[in-house]
Amino acid sequence: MTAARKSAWIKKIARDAGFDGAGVAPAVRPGRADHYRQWLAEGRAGRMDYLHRHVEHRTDARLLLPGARSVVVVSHNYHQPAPPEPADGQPRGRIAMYAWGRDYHRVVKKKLHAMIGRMRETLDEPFEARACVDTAPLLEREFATAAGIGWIGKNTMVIHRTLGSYFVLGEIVTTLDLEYDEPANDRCGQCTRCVDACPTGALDRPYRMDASRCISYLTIELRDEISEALKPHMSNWVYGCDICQAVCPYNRKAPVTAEPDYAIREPAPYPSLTDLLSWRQDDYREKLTGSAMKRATLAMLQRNARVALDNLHRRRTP
Ligand code: B12
Ligand code: SF4
Ligand code: SF4
Repeated sequence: MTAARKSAWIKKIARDAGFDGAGVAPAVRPGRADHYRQWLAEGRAGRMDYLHRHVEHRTDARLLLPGARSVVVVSHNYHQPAPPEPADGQPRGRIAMYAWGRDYHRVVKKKLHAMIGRMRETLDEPFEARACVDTAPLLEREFATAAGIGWIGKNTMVIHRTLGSYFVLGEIVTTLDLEYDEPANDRCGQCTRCVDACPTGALDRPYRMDASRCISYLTIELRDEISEALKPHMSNWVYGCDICQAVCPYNRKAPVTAEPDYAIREPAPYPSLTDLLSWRQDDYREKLTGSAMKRATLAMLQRNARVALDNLHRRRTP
């Protein structure tokens, strides 16, 4: 099979596996590591120490898989309309949409392994392949934009013209020689809605994020106390934040996910804050089995719930 035919066929089996987009990028993104190093040097990663490790690997997939030539990037839509908030008067928090259903790491990995299985059955040449979702030291958005999955918006999300940005990314790094796609063009234009809407100033410059100020970082990644200066700006988010995506015009008509595994599971999307504060380790384990929310410990979720309660209280008593 020619490189072009292999690429077309791999994109077809990505659709068969349930992915919404697929593209192919070269295994190396020269020059981009400098941008990333500068971002780290400016302290924008906060306490995410893991981002300081394997810096060279992040733009060179050959260091993840010797002999790698291509990175197949897939997108998986998790967008769904929010149900109405229960009108029971209970103080409630908010959970970011990507964590409403089953943990996307598991969902996407399973589909990527199914794709690799089909590739092994069908392609009559020897090759190596490695599936990655989020946790591998790879600048996924860099490879996604190079593979034509979407452009990197001013909110730093990968955005697709019709799919919007409510999708997660996954990759198959492979030694196969494939035809590469063209990068997607930036369509943000004069719009600055995301930058204007970010409540903590994390998007301090278009296309640049100070992650140490992002509500997503503060609720999911930061294990210490949250700075008093930022707490009042966090509203009632207890896990992640969707504000800079919710205001993006490209998400207005985003299609609804077809993935059954992303169906909403309790306590998403509006957890009762008093319930959350009463959880013990057993409740945490039982209620969050198979959920991406397990990235935050129980102590972190309860810390976030206290901040959310304070903010709701402040909203009611001006
Ligand atoms: C650390 C991390 C975070 C951090 C930091 C986010 C950030 N913007 O960097 C925190 C905890 C804040 C976070 C939040 C979220 N995250 Co996150 N996160 C990651 C992770 C693990 C690494 C990202 C990283 O390396 N950031 C460092 C910055 C500098 O890198 P970068 O954003 O990729 O930018 C590079 C390029 O885009 C390029 N670039 C960008 N702009 C420009 C401009 C110029 C001029 C140049 C030259 C280059 C350039 O250079 C950068 C470095 O090379 C990735 C998974 C992965 N392995 O990549 C997921 C990932 C980015 N996250 C994801 C998601 C879903 C989220 C949230 C939506 C979750 C939520 N609802 O709370 C939010 C979104 C917040 C936002 N607006 O970005 C998805 C994004 C999917 C998409 N459509 O883009 C990813 C890809 C995970 C996945 N597998 O799907 N995340
Ligand atoms: S996720 Fe929320 S806090 Fe983070 S950059 Fe977007 S709007 Fe700002
Ligand atoms: S809100 Fe506007 S500026 Fe921000 S990512 Fe969307 S289109 Fe781009």
